[in-house]
Amino acid sequence: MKLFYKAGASALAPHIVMSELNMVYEIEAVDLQTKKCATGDFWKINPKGSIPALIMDNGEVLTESAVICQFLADEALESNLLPKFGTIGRIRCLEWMNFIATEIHKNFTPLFSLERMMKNAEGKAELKNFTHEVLKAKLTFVSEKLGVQDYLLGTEFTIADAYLFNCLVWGKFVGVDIGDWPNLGAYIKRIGQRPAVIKAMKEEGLL
Ligand SMILES: N[C@@H](CCC(=O)N[C@@H](CS)C(=O)NCC(=O)O)C(=O)O
Repeated sequence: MKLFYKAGASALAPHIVMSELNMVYEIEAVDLQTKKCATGDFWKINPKGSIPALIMDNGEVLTESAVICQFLADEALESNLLPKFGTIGRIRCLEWMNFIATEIHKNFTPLFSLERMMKNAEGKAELKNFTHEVLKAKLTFVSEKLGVQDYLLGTEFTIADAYLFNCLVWGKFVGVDIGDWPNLGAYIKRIGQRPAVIKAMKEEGLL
């Protein structure tokens, strides 16, 4: 399998999942500005132009971080990264994946794209403030749900934690201090110490 990524961007979650599962995989960096990668024209690999994209063992390309993570976890049925089909744990995990994709991941996006989204300084400042407020409300919700648990579903690390960790590490680049929620600060630290997470981050040149 080959995962197309940009260092630290949203392919980190599936990258962590592959690493947690001790899978055999390759990774290939994509320049998201030019849509070029070592293979050539990234548009031809993923016509959406975005990472992550995974070339599966059957040669098909799979996109959408939340679904790639789900696919990978189901490839290793003996793992607990995604609870088994038919359990409420699986439904709760997928509920988190959808929430993280639509309410956390996509609310970070404007903070990385202010220059492209707004031409004047006043508009940029307004968009930035608004997005910060929205994100803070979402993160307060996550913090309250997490409480004193180690992971979103309780004691077991799941794909939802890989995805949430991926998004929370962006905070420091866009002025969202995750330390404002002490349990989220401890959560990032806890996950950042997992050997598989360290391995994935090193492979992306982040450590
Ligand atoms: N819907 C996609 C969105 C992924 C996404 O937002 N990727 C960003 C990087 S974090 C990207 O590739 N942006 C460049 C672009 O879309 O042109 C998913 O959930 O995986």
